[in-house]
Amino acid sequence: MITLHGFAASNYYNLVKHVLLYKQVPFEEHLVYGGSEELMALNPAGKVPVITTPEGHNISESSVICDFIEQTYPSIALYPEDATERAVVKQIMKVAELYLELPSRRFIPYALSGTDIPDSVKNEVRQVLNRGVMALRHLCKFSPWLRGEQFTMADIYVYYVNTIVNSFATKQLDWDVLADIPGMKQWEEAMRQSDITQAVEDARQANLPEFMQKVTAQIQAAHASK
Ligand SMILES: N[C@@H](CCC(=O)N[C@@H](CS)C(=O)NCC(=O)O)C(=O)O
Repeated sequence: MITLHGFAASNYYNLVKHVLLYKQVPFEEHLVYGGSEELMALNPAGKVPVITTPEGHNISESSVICDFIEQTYPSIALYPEDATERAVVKQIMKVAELYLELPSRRFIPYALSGTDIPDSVKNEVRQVLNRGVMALRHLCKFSPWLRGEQFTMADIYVYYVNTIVNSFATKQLDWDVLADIPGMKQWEEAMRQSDITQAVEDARQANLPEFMQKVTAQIQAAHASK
């Protein structure tokens, strides 16, 4: 059986969990946090999620894990058969990660430590987000799913990217970034209705207090060592 390592407050962890649940792949969860030796032994980059395959191999990087799961468990397909269409699905995932997720994440350290964000950082992030918005406006159909009739890996991936955009970029920039992509808000609402999304969200809420305790302890330790 696959073991999914990480913590439920992580959107990257949750997107992989959503994929496993959607594809009805049996798995067990193993709680491990960033900054622990246990995680470093599983993934020397110190990031979650990691999966351990039934054969005992550790694989990390969420998009790589998504590909591995699809190839190993091909029933209930999440990538289109057509090569060009499959490339577009992967393009959407890549664009969402590079131009929406990663710039939005620049604000997390400021939000957690309660420090002001320099205007230069805000301007830089705004520009990168704008690339993401322009690209997704062009690539997403929302009819009803991102690429049309077939529900794909991109639907799951973008949903969890959006949680970071909504929690950090929208607040800090006072710009409802995703509202600038026509159809995105209605699609998000449809995604939110699924039983899987709700189960993943319940687990996230349950993990948040412990996760925040860990983060606060790490921030205090960093201050104390200065
Ligand atoms: N590129 C990685 C990013 C994963 C990532 O940033 N995970 C965060 C949690 S959401 C993490 O492990 N943070 C712990 C740390 O940085 O110490 C992926 O796609 O899996």
